[in-house]
Amino acid sequence: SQLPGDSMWFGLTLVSSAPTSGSKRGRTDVVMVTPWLAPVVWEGTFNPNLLDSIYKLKNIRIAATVFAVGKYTIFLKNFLETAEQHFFVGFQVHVYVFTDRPLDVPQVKMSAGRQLTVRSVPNSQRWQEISARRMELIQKLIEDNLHSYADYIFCLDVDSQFHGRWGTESLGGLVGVIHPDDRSRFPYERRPESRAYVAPGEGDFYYCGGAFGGTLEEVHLLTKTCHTNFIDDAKEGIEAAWQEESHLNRYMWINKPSKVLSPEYLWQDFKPRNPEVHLVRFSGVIKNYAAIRPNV
Ligand code: 5GW
Ligand code: MN
Repeated sequence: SQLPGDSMWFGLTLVSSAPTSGSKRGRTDVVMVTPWLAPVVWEGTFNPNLLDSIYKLKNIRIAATVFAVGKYTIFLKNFLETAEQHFFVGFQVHVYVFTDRPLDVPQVKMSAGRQLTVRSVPNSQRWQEISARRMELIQKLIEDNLHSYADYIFCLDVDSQFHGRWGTESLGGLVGVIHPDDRSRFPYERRPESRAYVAPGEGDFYYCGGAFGGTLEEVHLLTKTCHTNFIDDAKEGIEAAWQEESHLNRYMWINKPSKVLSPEYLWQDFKPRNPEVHLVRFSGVIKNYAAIRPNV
């Protein structure tokens, strides 16, 4: 079978006399590649149809995990419905919902090749524990023979919704999403006692705890490491500033992601769109903290 041609792109790359019209791609206003040569994915830097046709031949399967503990089940309907519209459309997708309220998981009609599995988890009054256990439960999910069912996995916050394509352009070994906040606000864990420690002046990007992914192997290693470090910190009476997000950031500082997704892949609905963000694909919804979070 033949892939859709994108010869103009190759022409422009290799032949200086190639015509300048056609499917020229690239951005000059944003960083498109990291110093360790990982692509940074922005709208306008890739050909979605070409990428899809490459991965279609590989018959890939995508797993997604989402946690909805306590009142956070209210976010599931919108999350799942918008995922149907935008998340790996046309591919095999298996969504795993982790919840303590399986009866509150809405019935969302899923297209052919897509399915949803509900996994029961215990409730926890301490929110830090809900956050901490995510890594452990994702690690266990992968160990429970997920290899028979998926090639890639994305781990996503439930208090969010899709607005635009999130597809094969996001695939990679280890994949992080750049946090939409200013670099100056990078809240890395700064106490050297913590296993999430990142020294002042260090850190490439501040990555979101609310979206990360990659191959099963890479995400297994990430979740296992972050969970172990969280537990070992706890034994010494220390909890990183942003719990699992701090450990994730330490992990990705040491283990550089092979693909970095721009803030298009986890914006915030309350935040005005920055000019470099041409398309918001996924974003955190505005939430009423008092109404949804357990009393602490
Ligand atoms: C509860 C209280 C404080 C913080 C988090 C929670 C909580 C999080 C919860 O009660 N139930 C739950 O399922 N979560 C999961 O953790 C959701 O998947 C949620 O999207 C994720 C991260 O928590 P968020 O979204 O409240 O954190 P931010 O930093 O996106 O606001
Ligand atoms: Mn969130």
